[in-house]
Amino acid sequence: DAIGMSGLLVKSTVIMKENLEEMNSRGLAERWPVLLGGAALTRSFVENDLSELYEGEVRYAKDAFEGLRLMDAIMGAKRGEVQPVDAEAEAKRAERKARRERSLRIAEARKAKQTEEDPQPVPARSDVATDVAVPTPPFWDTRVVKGVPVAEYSALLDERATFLGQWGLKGTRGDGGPSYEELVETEGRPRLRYWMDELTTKGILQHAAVVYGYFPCVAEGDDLVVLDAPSPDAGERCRFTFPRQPRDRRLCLADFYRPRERAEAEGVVDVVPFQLVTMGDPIADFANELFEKNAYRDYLEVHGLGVQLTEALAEYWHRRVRSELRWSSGAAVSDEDPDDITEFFKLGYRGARFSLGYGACPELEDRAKIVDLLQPDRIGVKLSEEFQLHPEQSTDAIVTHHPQAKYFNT
Ligand code: B12
Repeated sequence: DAIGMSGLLVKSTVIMKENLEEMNSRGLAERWPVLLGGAALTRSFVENDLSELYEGEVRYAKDAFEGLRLMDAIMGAKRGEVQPVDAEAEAKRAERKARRERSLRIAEARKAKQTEEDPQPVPARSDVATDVAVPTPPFWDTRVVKGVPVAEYSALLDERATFLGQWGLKGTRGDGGPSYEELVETEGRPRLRYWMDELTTKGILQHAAVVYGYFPCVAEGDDLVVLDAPSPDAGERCRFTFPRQPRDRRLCLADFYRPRERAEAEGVVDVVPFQLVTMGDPIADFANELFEKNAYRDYLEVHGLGVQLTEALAEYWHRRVRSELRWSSGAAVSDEDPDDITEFFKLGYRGARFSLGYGACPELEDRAKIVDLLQPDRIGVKLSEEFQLHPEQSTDAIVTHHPQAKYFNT
């Protein structure tokens, strides 16, 4: 009746475009309306760019509920029912279109003005401090840790992201229905306790594993250079080139590591920790079993919980890394950690953890270098040709101890 495509990764939006072109060329567009959704898409991209390209109807769904409403409308139309015109939705669409056209015009005018005027000299690098002390790691190279205790990493579960983002617990405001806080007490926490018990009893959460390591490094312009040994004159092991913001602070991820000149002057290089965590296959297998049994609510909850536990494991290991990095006084980087866990999710600690594919370091291809450094096949994790880790509930990261490091887009 209709074709649905979901895009979690930016790469998948390119494939969607190709699919729509292919459907045009095979003359299928007339027959098949297309519904698109997923984190990598925006309404504007679908309603403007893709709908111009596709010869049939293509619509965006922000969530599963909008998807259902669209399907109802499509099926109604197929049955020959006259569809009531949703005047409000039509007006909103027209307004979005006008807004987009206006901002494109403004951007073009600004660009034209810029090329007319003398180009402003842009600073070569950001204002990020280069005189930051370097903590000492407990070892150079990598370690494998299998069977991380559930109680330890699950303590860093982001409840809000689980309940609101994954389980869709949305309270009502003002019209007498339960608030989000009430739903957390009556549904969220009881279901969470139930699943944690169930998954622990079944032994599903015992497969959490980590491979991590500390590597000597220096920054060279926009590059993070990983060295063979902790000395400024050591050979180069590999190099990551990160994009720099074209305006604003002109930040680049490489700015959060000690520049080569400074390392040479002081005779001390920086340290870059890399980490890769996985929940293993069992949680995804269990979620898929529930899906096969048509137990959708259970599936949604288990999948969502698995996803957030992966994040919790990454957060937990990052804390471990901070506790292992020591200053010459013997104090640990983690001594600056906030007491309140919710502050963790706002990066309230010293340093930051950057995952490839996010704004500051968008190149997924660079994951191959992390895999080369960490050898995650030792914990059963493989990188696919599309640069995705399998099992799916896995994530990798580049860590920096720099106190000014916060997330940014380029
Ligand atoms: C949780 C999460 C994870 C989890 C789990 C991912 C998973 N596969 O389930 C973990 C921690 C494992 C993870 C890892 C990674 N992630 Co991640 N992740 C997210 C996050 C925060 C939420 C995704 C999610 O579960 N949403 C909840 C679900 C229910 O919502 P949803 O997927 O959007 O789907 C709903 C709607 O969109 C809609 N919908 C979706 N599809 C369709 C289709 C149709 C037809 C319809 C009608 C509706 C519809 O309905 C759904 C239900 O309402 C997103 C950012 C975000 N805010 O979405 C990043 C995000 C997807 N991740 C991203 C990245 C980069 C990664 C990593 C590569 C990072 C890394 N270097 O390790 C890895 C890759 C994993 C791997 N195996 O290699 C990027 C991808 C962007 C890109 N560059 O392509 C995102 C977009 C973050 C970002 N802003 O950059 N990730």
